[in-house]
Amino acid sequence: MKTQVCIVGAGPSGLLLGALLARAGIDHVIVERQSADYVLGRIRAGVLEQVTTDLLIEAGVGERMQREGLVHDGFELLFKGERHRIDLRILTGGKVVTVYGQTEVTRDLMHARSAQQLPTFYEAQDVRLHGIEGSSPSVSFRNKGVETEIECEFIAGCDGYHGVSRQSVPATALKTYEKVYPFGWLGVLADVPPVSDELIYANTERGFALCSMRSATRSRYYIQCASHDRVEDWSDDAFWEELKLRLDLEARGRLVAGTSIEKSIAPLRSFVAEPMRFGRLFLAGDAAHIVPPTGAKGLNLATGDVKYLSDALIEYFIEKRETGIAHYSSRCLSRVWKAERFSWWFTSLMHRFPEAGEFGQRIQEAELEYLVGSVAASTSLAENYVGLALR
Ligand code: RFL
Ligand code: PHB
Repeated sequence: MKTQVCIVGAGPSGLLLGALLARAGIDHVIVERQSADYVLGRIRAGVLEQVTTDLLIEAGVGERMQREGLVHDGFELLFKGERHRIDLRILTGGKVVTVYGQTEVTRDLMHARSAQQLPTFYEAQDVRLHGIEGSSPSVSFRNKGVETEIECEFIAGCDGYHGVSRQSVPATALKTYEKVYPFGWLGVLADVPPVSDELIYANTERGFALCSMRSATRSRYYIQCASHDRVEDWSDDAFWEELKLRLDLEARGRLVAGTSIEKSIAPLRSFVAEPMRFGRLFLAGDAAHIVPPTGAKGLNLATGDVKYLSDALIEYFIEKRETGIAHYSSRCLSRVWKAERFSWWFTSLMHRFPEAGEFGQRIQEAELEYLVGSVAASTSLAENYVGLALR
């Protein structure tokens, strides 16, 4: 089988790239290791930046998001038992974020893809990349017991942090940067009304907590947990009890507990691999970089990469120019590192670090007080939270 671009991974990065290439008439195939249901079962991001919502609209899949997504023009910081509002709209001259789950983004992209009958191989086993240093690379895999090979001109590695694409680049050609945080996030999804209309990010002596949502009747909550905690060790009751202890009095009174419909622990990590292109292989999204979820940047960075990559490929195939391809890695990385910095900073400010002690807690509280009291400091937070512009 022959195509112009073979996309490895059908997460949001791979599916969005496919949608943008299809609109430009560029032939492509997606190869995904899991089943479509498995991909939809992963509960992850909730907050979309304007750059992401614009791109979903451009890709022709923004209709339901525009109807059902919740526009948020602020969020709250909770520390020393009190909440303080960060007004994103005022601080950024009109910018906002949209709360719409990654699951829904993925579902919309999958529907559009099957309506257009675009080729996707799910449950592909033993996916391998070949010839990425030459001019005719290929991707091989086993599908329902049949060995398949896709010959292409470019490979887009959209297969996440644990994917095969980054691992196919010779170790000597990649430089990686990594920071692992000494805690994780325990997340619960439940069909209960959210505790507040806006997100609450809480810094407490018991650790971080985040109150988020998916709709007026579905809440998404997270609490900082120990790295070695196992999800089986956390009953629903224990989760709600601990969350309550990390909220202010008013929120405690409003919190509605319920049966979890999903519960999982995510480790927190910062990671960047440079460069993001090796020969005919491009890395995009989590395959190239990871941020801790505190700044809500992961999916938004991924969509930024995909925009640069689709523009570069369209330029190559339609206008026969290679500038976009040559600059892909440096354009992405300049944005990636700024989001890495912001996510690291916000994570460091909001979590309890075992070794920092009471001194560390007081320093965080002083910084938070400064942050909510200074227009300059809250503008910087708001500007990063709504997302930096694509160049
Ligand atoms: P994904 O979503 O990991 O998709 C990669 C796909 O590749 C497949 N795959 C393979 N396919 C073929 N062959 C192989 N060898 C393969 N190996 C893997 C996988 O099965 C999968 O389907 O990467 P992608 O598309 O780059 O998307 C990245 C986002 O998923 C991620 O950055 C966000 O979820 C991060 N994130 C958040 N981002 C935001 O922008 N806003 C948020 O509010 C936000 N909240 C979060 C988050 C991530 C979280 N977790 C669980 C880490 C909250 C959490 C808790
Ligand atoms: C979520 O709703 O899952 C969510 C929201 C904000 C974050 C991270 C995750 O910073």
